[in-house]
Amino acid sequence: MSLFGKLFGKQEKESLDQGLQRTKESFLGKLTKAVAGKSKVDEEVLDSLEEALVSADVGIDTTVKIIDRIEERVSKDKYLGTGELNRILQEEIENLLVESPDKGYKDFQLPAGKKPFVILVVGVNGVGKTTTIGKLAHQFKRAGKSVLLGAGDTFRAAAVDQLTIWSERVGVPIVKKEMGSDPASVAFDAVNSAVAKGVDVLLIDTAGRLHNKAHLMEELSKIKRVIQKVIPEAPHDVLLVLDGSTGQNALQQARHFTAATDVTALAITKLDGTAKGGVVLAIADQFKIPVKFIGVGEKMEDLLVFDRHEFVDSLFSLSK
Ligand SMILES: Nc1nc2c(ncn2[C@@H]2O[C@H](COP(=O)(O)OP(=O)(O)OP(=O)(O)O)[C@@H](O)[C@H]2O)c(=O)[nH]1
Ligand SMILES: [Mg+2]
Repeated sequence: MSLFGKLFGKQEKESLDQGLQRTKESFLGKLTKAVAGKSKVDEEVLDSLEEALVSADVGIDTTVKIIDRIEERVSKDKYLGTGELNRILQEEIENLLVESPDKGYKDFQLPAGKKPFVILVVGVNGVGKTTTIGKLAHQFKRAGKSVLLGAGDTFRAAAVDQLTIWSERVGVPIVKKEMGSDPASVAFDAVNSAVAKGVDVLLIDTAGRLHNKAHLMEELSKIKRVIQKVIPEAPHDVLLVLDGSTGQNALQQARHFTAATDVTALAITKLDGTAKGGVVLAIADQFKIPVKFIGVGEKMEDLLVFDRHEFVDSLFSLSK
């Protein structure tokens, strides 16, 4: 068993399989239809394959890349029974995805010498930022880390309340101020407190709903500047959260956001209950920024470290 096989436990594998259920059903259903009764990979098979990938929201660009690679391989191999197609497709998809260069989060461990490790969580409203912070807090705590939350979304009173509930549920402290306070000053206090307490990881929430996009980006820059007054190399990660159930819109959002601000990591949420999970492949293929986490439900445990092999493997495995 590979090292990662050990880290990626049975429980994680099960929640991944469950979370991707709808995408799998739709994708595998179409894939099976595409190759049914065929003894050779011809134009027709490739067309159907393309259709299956696009309808799982893998997106045109990534789909075309995959099909090209398969065409190349198939002509090289001359004859190819369709029974092998799944395996080749799986291999080519996996090879296409650049593995996240940062292994720091594997098993929710953090890079050494960066304490507190500061993660600034950004994204438009409703994508799952606050929930992802709650889940991350739980996972880091479970991995033996001390965690502090910073309630940087001061735009709505409910936002602070929501993060407070997560802090109680997980059992980690929170730094917060009343609604309408300057988010940068909350971030400043949170970083100072994290340093004073010697915590391992600080997770800072931000508002997704501001008056306009320029204002939102300005606010994020201000938060970053203030954090850097205390820890010059922080935030160690700016984690952009994307709602996977919006399919290609999530890709669009990632383009806009990464153009406007420095994003260093991606989290894709709400993969449960959608057939559009293929968007993870499109995002992982088209952004140099690594997909680090995926959200597969609303519960505390429903957050996984993204692993391309496990993801693709799950996508291709029939449910038991
Ligand atoms: N099914 C499912 N629901 C999720 C997931 N992640 C978040 N949600 C739900 O999505 C909704 C919005 O999540 P929030 O965490 O409040 O999103 P947010 O980005 O903080 O939103 P704002 O604070 O309004 O900007 C909530 O009802 C969450 O329970 C997920 O992975 N799966
Ligand atoms: Mg929120």
